[in-house]
Amino acid sequence: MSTTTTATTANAAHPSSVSALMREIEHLGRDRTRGGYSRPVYSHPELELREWFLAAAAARGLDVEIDANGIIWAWWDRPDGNRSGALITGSHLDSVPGGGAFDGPLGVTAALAAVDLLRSEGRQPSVAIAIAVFPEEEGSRFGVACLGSRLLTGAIDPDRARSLRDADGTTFAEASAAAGFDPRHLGPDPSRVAQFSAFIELHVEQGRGLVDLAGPVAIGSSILGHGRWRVSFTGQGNHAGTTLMADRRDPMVAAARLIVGIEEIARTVPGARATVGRLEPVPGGTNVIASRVDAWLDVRHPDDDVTAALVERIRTRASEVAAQQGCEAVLVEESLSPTVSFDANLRDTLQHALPEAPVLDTGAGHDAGVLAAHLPTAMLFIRNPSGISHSPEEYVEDADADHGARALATAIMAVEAAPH
Ligand code: HGY
Ligand code: MN
Ligand code: MN
Repeated sequence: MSTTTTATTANAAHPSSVSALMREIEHLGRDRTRGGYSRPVYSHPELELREWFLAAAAARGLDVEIDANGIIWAWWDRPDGNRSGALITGSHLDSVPGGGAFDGPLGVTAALAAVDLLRSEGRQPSVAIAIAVFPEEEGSRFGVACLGSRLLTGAIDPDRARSLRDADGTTFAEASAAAGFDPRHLGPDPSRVAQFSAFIELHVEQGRGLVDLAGPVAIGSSILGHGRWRVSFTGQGNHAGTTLMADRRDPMVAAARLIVGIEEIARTVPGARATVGRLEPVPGGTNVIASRVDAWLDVRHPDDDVTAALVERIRTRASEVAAQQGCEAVLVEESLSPTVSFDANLRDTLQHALPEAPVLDTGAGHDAGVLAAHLPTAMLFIRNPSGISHSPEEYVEDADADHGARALATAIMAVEAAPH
């Protein structure tokens, strides 16, 4: 694929600002229908973003490799080339449908800018640094969040990953092969993970956590447990004009009643979040009573047991509303991530290095949450004045983005110097 975007020609004397790097990719993957950006994994725009990153890394003389899971690793090596104890940063480039510009790319561009900053100051960490780009963090195309980091760490069975299908029926194996990765090689890479000493992911803050506080940078404390379930209602497809109301078994009505019920149930559980953001009727005709309706449920809560209990209440409600319509309902788990607390020592090191940065938890999932089970992991959040994310309104001021790169550079030097 030809790179339509020229990467920065940054060098140690002229570090690139985050905003300049973000502007280089701002035209890739714009969604004219939804607004914002739609950059599904291995789609044309996301592949162009990957090409852009490869060029930006090469322009910095970083040694780039793409592993069997499609994860890109751009290495700032030590002079002796030793990569053991490497410090990893980076994030993802894929987006939700109609997503914001910053969710994912901010972490990737800030990592490039942080490397530029350290080099411009003549500083070389004592450990190798790698900027990682993880595929399918959003799970927007194949349904499982953080698919790349789950494959890397063995958190998903490779056969299950290979068989995941997108809305067009394309499997992840087929999409990986089309992107140049042999799907037979998807799977855990323990020796790679064992090389790493820590992972620090910088990410746009996706709520109001920093809007109401003073500074532009926060340190992450934990990630809310979260999961996704597909609820399939089946009824009788039929003609909208010839089918009397009394003769219907309409799964769309059952789905609608469940969605209202989910909102009512979730409001009874303090701290719970439950969302249906995606609804797919089959066949989806204006003058057709659907034969099936799939609804995707996203449930989150700090206590994983509460999440499980909430989902069971929703499962019961789905059966009830289906029976009222003479329909069937099946609820299937598609993705589940436990609540994760970041490494306390690493968090303390970051707090010592960035004393003005408050410590915040997040309700959004991240690859850092998956890697946290295998190595010390931390996150830095950058102020989003809108307090809105997974939406075109997500926003980061240029100055705050550059504060973020500076904070990441400071964090990298603090962590590499800290006793391990
Ligand atoms: O869904 C999430 O929390 C993340 O943005 N993938
Ligand atoms: Mn993200
Ligand atoms: Mn996201």
